[in-house]
Amino acid sequence: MNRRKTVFTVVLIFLLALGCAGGAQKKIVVGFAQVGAESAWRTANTESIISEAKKRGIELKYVDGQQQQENQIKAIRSFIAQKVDVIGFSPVVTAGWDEVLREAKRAGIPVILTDRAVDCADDSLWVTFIGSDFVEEGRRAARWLAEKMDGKANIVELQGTIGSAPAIDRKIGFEEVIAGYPGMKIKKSQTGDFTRSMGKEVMEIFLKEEGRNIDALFAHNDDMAIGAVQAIEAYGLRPGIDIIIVSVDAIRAAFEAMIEGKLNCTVECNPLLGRQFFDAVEAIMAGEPIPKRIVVEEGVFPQDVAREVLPTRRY
Ligand code: GYE
Repeated sequence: MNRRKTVFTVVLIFLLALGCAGGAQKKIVVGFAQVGAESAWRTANTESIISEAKKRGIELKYVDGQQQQENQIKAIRSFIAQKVDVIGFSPVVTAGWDEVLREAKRAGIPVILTDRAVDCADDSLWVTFIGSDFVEEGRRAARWLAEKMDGKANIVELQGTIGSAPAIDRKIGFEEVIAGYPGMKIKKSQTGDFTRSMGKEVMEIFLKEEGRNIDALFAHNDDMAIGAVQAIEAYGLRPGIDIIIVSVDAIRAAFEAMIEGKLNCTVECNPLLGRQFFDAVEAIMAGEPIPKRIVVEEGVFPQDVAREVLPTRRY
């Protein structure tokens, strides 16, 4: 009887211990509020996040914000209600996040910003920001263009989403560099919302207004540049020859357009942030310190390297 009791106690302790260990290894749950599906960059970014979560056995609650801030705020609130371990999001615009970020802080849920920054004075509202240096991307595009055009060009600019960090910063970086070239002027600048269809539509307007006076196009992403290529061809000009085009992202379609001679240069913006994002998540869960800012390293690809580089491109 006594012996049976001992066995029973031992088994019970063992089961309890097992239960505790299981508890300690509880699956990490992450809520991620994505911008949308506006570009090939974004599709690659989403794929990188989803596949990395799967690889690490992390439960991912993924919401597509359809480029609407209110959708992203709603998603973040629902992550708070569901008591996820970490919230990640890529803010569609920079302004207007203070309140919801304070709610997350009050709930004790750490927030990681990825890709796009917020304009918010209290930086205790997020743990880290993982993303590219968009100002530098704008500078790189301008430096390449200034050299290509010998410091003289009538430029039209297709901006990204109004109020978004990449649109604001790429413009700042680009203008900063061309300010050093009196012969380089931005004649027209309008948003194409980072999409191909809008890039085409707005380029049609630029062509109608400026016609053959346009020497160069700076597009804040490749998708808008590719849309613009269609508009330029329809207008009867040769993209890449009559109008020199530089854009940002370095998606595969940009390399294909460069091989066809229709795009002249793409500045890299790396969307494959999944690994760095979940490294940060795991570090937070393990109580390890992480830097407040994690910058992604990137390059510049002119047309003449396109054929050689395309096979190595992963997005
Ligand atoms: O350049 C564009 C996308 O935020 C860096 O968003 C990202 C930008 C990217 O739609 O293609």
